[in-house]
Amino acid sequence: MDKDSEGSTIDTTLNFEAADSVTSRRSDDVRPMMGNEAMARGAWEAGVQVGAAYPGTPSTEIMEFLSAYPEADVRAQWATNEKVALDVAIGASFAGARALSVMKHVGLNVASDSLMSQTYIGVNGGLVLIVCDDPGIHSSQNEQDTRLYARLAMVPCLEPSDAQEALEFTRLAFTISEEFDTPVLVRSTTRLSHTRSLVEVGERSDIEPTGFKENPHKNVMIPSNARTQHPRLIEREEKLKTYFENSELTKWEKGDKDVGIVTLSTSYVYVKEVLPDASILKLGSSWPLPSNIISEFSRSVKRLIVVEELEPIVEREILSMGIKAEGKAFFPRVGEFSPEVIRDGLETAGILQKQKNKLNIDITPTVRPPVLCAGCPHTSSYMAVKSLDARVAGDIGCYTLAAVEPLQAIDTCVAMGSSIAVATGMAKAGTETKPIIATIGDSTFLHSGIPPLIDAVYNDVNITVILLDNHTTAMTGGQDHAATGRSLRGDETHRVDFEQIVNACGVDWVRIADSYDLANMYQTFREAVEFKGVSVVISDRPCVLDPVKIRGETLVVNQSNCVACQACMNLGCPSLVWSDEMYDGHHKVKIDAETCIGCALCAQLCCTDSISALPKSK
Ligand SMILES: Cc1ncc(C[n+]2csc(CCOP(=O)(O)OP(=O)(O)O)c2C)c(N)n1
Repeated sequence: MDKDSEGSTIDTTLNFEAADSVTSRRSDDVRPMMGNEAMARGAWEAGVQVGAAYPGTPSTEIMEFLSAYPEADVRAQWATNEKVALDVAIGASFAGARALSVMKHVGLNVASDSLMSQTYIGVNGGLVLIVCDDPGIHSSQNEQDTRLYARLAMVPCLEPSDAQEALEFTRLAFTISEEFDTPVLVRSTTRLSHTRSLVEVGERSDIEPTGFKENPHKNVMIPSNARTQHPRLIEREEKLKTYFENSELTKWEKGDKDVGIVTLSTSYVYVKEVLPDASILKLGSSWPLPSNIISEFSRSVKRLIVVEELEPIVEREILSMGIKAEGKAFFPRVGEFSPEVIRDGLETAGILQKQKNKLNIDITPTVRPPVLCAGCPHTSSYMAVKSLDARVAGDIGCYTLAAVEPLQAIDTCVAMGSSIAVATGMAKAGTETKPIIATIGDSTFLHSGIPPLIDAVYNDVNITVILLDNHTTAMTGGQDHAATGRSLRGDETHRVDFEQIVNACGVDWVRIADSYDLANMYQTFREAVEFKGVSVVISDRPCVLDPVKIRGETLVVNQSNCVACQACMNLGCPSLVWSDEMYDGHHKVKIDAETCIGCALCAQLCCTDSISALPKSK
């Protein structure tokens, strides 16, 4: 046991209590759990007292599961964005409580500023960040590898491979955080977060919050203090390395000596399936690496192969140790791994025989382009935007679907909250003859749309902002936010008012328009772009799925009246389908009664008034 420069105690010969052990389990209570549920459980068992998150697939359910535990145990909340979520957790850690912050990989870009300072400060109560990556880009704007952040911030990055480990690693992360005075990352991926398996659960540890510890030298990151903390980080990293050398997180499975596989996370499970007899060194943390055990392992086998999803982080680190290793020569650096990908890689490496009778089933699914839901209130906003022949900076949310056919109404989409500043930049460039419009959802506006709106006003640009207020965070499954008036636990709470915020940002022209009143939408949008300066239209209608599935009167097309002009088809509504009846060589349209929610947008577009409510059966 030794003392670091700032007085925190670091024990490099840790022998954690059984309660924090990753192998000795505590009960015969076994339940099927999704990885995300298991991580929430692990945090709860660790005695977490404060949790904060901003939703983002595949991480969203973690905070939802955590909020299902009693409030007396854990105060769980949605935050307005990931930096706020991390700062809330940091504040709780300062106050001596164990704290958790959860986000998807791109969320860490937003929160990284705080992480990069907090790593210098360290922790009081254990501070854990669960960050979920999305290899294969199932539902994200990129495929970044969070492990690079761990390296940058010099913090440990625990990588569970299944739901059981997801629970145990999360639980242990709090202990590591406190023992080494560091924030700890737990990295998940879509596959782990959303796969269910049996998990043995334990009890909650009763951890008494220690209270705030006054220590300005440690807690206040001004240059003079940061300068002394940086060397401490390097020292801490060495101690963590020693810990992972001896930790049960690092598992050496002895097997065939011809090939040794270094692997981690879900790749481990695939390797076990494809190459069950191999010698395996399974890493529990991708940073810092236990170099001694890796070199010992490498000497025990003839050939060393690194199997890791996304970036060759472990591989490069091993190569930099002067150890011969192969990896990305055989396994892709992009996309999600699967047992098939591992098998292919091992075949290319000559480790597995090429399968002669490989079952080659061509499963090319029918392409079904993603569409906005029937009755989605975003539809009319983009119809109105299209009528203006504008340059449109889009943002991230369900409404990004307006980029594809038939609406095709968005020219750019960068990252959450970017649209307004991108529109400002376009206006500043002075090259655009079309009106410039930014479209942004309600949750995204609160997340990171307010500073760019202030910026647009301050810098006096001529843009229109369409704030698509559907009263929820629809894209990630309908989470509440600061303007819904409900908390994560579903309790009533303060509700921020968009019109007031927009006014307070200095915008002189603000209108609220009913998204289901097409004529009014067209008119209001036109007036907005004619205004010189920053104008804002708040398109207002709740999402049709959340919080309750809206179901109005089903509509029907009077086939004898329909002249197949197909104007309604421009909505891209999935309830509008081709009829077998023809008019002048063109298909008429009919409405799928099962999915129509009766928004009546199509009826407003119909030039022959052929669409009306389905007569009620008596
Ligand atoms: C930095 C970041 N955090 C989280 C996400 C996940 N995400 C994508 S869109 C979105 C919010 C969408 O809500 P809103 O703006 O209200 O639009 P809606 O989907 O309701 O139309 C979220 C949380 C992300 N892509 N990037």
